Amino acid sequence: MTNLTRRDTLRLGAALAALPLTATIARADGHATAHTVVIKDFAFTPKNIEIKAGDSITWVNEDNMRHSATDLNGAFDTGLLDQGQEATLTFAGAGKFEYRCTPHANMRGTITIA
Ligand SMILES: [Cu+2]
Repeated sequence: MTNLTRRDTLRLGAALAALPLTATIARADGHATAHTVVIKDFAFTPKNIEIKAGDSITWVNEDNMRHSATDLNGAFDTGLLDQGQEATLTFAGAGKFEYRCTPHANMRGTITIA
């Protein structure tokens, strides 16, 4: 149901290399949109996000400590992301997910897929 890729964006080259991948995801389904959730100051922004089936979400950790985006029911897990790291998941089907950060239980977010 989900595809996970991890990329290190600390290096400019890696960030530039990521662009074609995002474009490829968008082309795979003419309607797919690439969304971004920023992790900063112990929070996911946006906290609640609505997307369409086939869209992807990239979590980017801008804090100087490790965070994750981990589904409460085990459907997905980005694993711990260092500062500057990001992880992209593509969501194939409709539904709603509630997730948290593994080390910080009060960091919460939801994904609603139409
Ligand atoms: Cu955290």
